[in-house]
Amino acid sequence: MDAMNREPGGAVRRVETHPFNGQKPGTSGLRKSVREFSQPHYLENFIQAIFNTLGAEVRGTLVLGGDGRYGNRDAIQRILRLAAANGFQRVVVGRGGILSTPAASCLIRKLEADGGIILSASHNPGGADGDFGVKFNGANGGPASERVTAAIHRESGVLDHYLTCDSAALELDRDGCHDLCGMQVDVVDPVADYADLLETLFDFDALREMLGGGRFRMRFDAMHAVTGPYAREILERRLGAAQGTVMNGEPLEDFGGGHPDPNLAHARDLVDLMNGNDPPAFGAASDGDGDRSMVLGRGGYINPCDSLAVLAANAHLVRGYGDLAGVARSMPTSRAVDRVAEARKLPCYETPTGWKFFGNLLDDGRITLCGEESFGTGSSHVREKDGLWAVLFWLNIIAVRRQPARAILREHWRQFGRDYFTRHDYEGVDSVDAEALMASLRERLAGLPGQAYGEETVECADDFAYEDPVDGSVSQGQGIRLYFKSGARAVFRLSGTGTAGATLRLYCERYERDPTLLELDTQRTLAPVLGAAAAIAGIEAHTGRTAPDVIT
Ligand code: G16
Repeated sequence: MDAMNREPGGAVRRVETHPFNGQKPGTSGLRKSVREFSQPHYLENFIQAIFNTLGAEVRGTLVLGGDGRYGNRDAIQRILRLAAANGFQRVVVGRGGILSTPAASCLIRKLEADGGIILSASHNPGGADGDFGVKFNGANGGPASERVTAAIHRESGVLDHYLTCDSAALELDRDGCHDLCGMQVDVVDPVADYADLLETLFDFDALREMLGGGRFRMRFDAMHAVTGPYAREILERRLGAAQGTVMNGEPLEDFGGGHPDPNLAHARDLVDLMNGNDPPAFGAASDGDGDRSMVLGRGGYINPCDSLAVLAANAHLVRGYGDLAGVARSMPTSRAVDRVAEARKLPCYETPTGWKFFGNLLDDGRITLCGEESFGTGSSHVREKDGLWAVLFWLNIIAVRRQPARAILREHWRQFGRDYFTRHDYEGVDSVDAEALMASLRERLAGLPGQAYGEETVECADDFAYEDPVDGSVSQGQGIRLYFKSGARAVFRLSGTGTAGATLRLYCERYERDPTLLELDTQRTLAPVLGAAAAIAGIEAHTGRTAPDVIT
C-alpha cells in the first residue's frame, strides 16, 4: 500500500432507492438496453443486490472489468464507489476498464478473489442505442449459479437503499495502486496473466515456428471488441504472426457499429476474406467479451459442435490436455462430442444452456473440456468459455498434425461420422406468442410419439430437466426435445440473452455415417427435420414467421 496514490476519501453515503422490475439475470447475467440501464439508481440497485446476496462477511477482493462497450468506464467508477462503501478491501480493475470474460475468470482464480463483476452484454450490439450488461462471477471464476442469480433477483426486488461514497473519478488508463474511500484499487494489465496462462497450456515454440515463419497465414477478427489487445499480444507479439494478423483490433464503444457475434452472418469481413482470392489458411473471430469464437478453415467454417468434438479427439496432442477427465456439452449442442467420448471411454455430460452449468463439473474434476453450439468452448483452465483459447487449441493441433483445419475435420467425420447441425433463430418475436408456442408444445408432448410429419416420425419427446450430479440441484424446463425415428433430433427453447421481445431457437441435427454422404449441404440435409419441427411447433401459426432471421 506504500506506493498507493491516495485520494481524499469521502464518507459512506446511504442513498434511498426503489426496486426495479425485471432485474432478473438471464442465461448470462443481467442484459438490458443502455436506455434501461441509464435510469437513475438502476445500476447501483443491481450491484447492491449482488453485494447483499454475497453477505457482509464476503468483503475481500473483487475483480472488475468489461468489454469496453458504451457505459463501461462510467459503470466502473460507480461500482468502485459502491464496493468501497460496502467495505470491500480491494478491487482489481483491468487497465482502461478492459477485461475479457475469460481473462476476468483467470484473474479471479489467480488472486483467489471473492468474485468478479464483468460488464458486458456479450455479442449484443453496443453504443448508446445498444445493450449493456452485468455478470457476477463467484470465487471459482465462473458465472454465479442459478441459486445465486435467483437470490440476487429477489434482493433487487426488495432493496430500499444502496451505499456509495464520494470520490473523484479514478485514473483507469495507467497501471497503479490507489486508495478510494479507504479501499485499495489496483489498475492492472488486463492481458498479461491471461496470456501467461495460455502459454502454459499450448506449445508456443511449435506455434511460433508455424506462425512466425510466414509459411502459415491466418487472420483473427476481433470485431472491434475486447479481444483485440489479447490477440495482438498473443498472436502477433508472443507468437510472431505477421502484423495485421489481427483485424478490427481496436476495442470501440460501439464495436464500430457492428454486431460482435462471431458467426457467418455477422463476421462478414472475415468471411469475405476467407471466401476471396488467395485466402489465409485459417481464420477466426471472437465476440464482444472474448468468450466465444468462430473458426474457419480454407474452404469452409467449422461448426462449434464439430469443433468441440475435434478438440476432444485431438487433446492428447496438446501439452496441457494429455489426460481428459471427461467432457460436457449443453443439451442443444450436437452429439458429435458424445461419439468421441464413447470411443475414448470418457464420461460425457449433457447440461442446460449456460456456462454456469459446467462450473460444478469442472470444480469437481469430472470434466476437462466443454462447449456449446453458441460458439463457446472452454476447459478447466478458467471457469468461462474462452474464444482465444479455442483458436490456440486449433492452431496447436494444426501445428502438430501439419494438416489444414478442413482436412482435420474431414478425417474426424470419416472416423466418427458426422452430426449435421444447424440452428434457426426467430428474433424479436412477441414474447406472449413465443411463450404460447412453448406452452403448446409442452401440453402436447405425450401425444407426439408416433406422429409422422413428411419423412420424419416422432419417436419420443420431452422437456429437458437437469439434475446437477455434484450438488443435486434440479433445473426444469430447459428446452423441448423431439427425437425422430430416423435418429434426427430437434430442440426448441427461448433465448435467455436477448433484450427485446423473445428469440425462438430451433436446433436440428442428424447423424450420418455413410462415408459418401459426409459433405452434403447442411440446410438441404436437415430440411426434412426442420420442416417436421416447424410443423409440430406451429411456428408460422404462433409467430407469423415463415423463415428464421439468422441461421448458423
Ligand atoms: C451466454 C451463455 C452461454 C449460452 C449463450 C446463449 O453466452 O454464457 O452459455 O450458450 O449465452 O444463450 P441463449 O441461447 O439463452 O441466448 P454469452 O456469450 O452471450 O455470454
